[in-house]
Amino acid sequence: MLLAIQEDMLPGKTALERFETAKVLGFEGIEVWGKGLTARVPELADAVEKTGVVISAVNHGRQGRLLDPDREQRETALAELRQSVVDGVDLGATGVILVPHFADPTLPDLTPYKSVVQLEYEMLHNHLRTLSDYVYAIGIDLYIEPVNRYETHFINTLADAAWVRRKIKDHPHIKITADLFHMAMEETNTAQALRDHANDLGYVHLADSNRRLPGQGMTDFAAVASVLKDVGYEGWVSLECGAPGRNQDFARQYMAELPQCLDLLRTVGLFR
Ligand code: LER
Ligand code: MN
Repeated sequence: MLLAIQEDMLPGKTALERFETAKVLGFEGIEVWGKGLTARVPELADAVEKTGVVISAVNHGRQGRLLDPDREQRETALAELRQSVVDGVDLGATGVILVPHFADPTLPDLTPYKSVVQLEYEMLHNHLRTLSDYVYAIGIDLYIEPVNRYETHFINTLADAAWVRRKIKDHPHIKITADLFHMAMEETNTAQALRDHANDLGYVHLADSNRRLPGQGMTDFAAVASVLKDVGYEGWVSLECGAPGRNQDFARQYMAELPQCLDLLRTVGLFR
C-alpha cells in the first residue's frame, strides 16, 4: 500500500512547496483535482520530477453531468472526463476517480416503463462501453466512487458500484474507489464491505467517519488495515479530509494534527 494526500490539504503557495511538504511528511503520492488541471500539468510534472513524490490519481470532482437528458450536457461532461484521463496519463497517475452523478436526478421518471435509477444505470453503462476502451488504450484506470446519500441518490455503496463493474464484465481498467467517510454512512460494516469487494478495489480514500483525519472519529482503522492487508490490496490509500470548504487555514491546521494521524496509520500498518 502507498500513502497519498490530496493536494489542497497541504499548505503552500506553489505545487513545489506542497510536494516538498508531502515528501518531508513521508507521503509517496499526491492526489490532484481534475478541474483546471490541464493548465497546471507542467507545474505539477516539474514538482513530481524535483521531489520524487508522484501523482496517485486525478479526482475528477464535481464537473459536468454525464447522466443528463440533454445530449450537449452529456457530451460536455464526457469531454471533461476524457480531459482528466489525458491529464492523468500525462502526470503518470494510476487512475481517474469518478463520481458518476452528484445530487438529485435530472433524467425523467418513466415508471412503470423504467425508473430514473434504471435509466441512469443504463446510461452509465453506455458511457462505460466506450470509456472502458478509451482508458484501456491510453493506459490508465477509471475508479467509480460511491458517495453518501446526502451527496447523491445514485451509487451509494460498494455493492452499487460493483454492479456497474459486473455489467461491464469486470473490465480490468474500471474499478472502485472505497471512501471510508461515505462507507461509514452507507455500509453495514466497513471492513466486511472492503473484504466483499476486494477484487473491485482500485483506490481508497482515507477519512474518519466525520470526514476528519483518521483517529478523530469512530472508524476502526485497525480493522480496515487488517482487511486491506489480508486481501493483498496493493493500491493507493489517500487522505481526503475536511472537504468541502477546505482552504489554506484548514491546511495549516492539518499540519498540526497530521503527525498524530500518521502515527495511527503507522501503528495499524497503513503507512510505512
Ligand atoms: C466527494 O464527497 C468525494 O468523496 C470525492 O472523492 C469525489 O469528488
Ligand atoms: Mn472521496
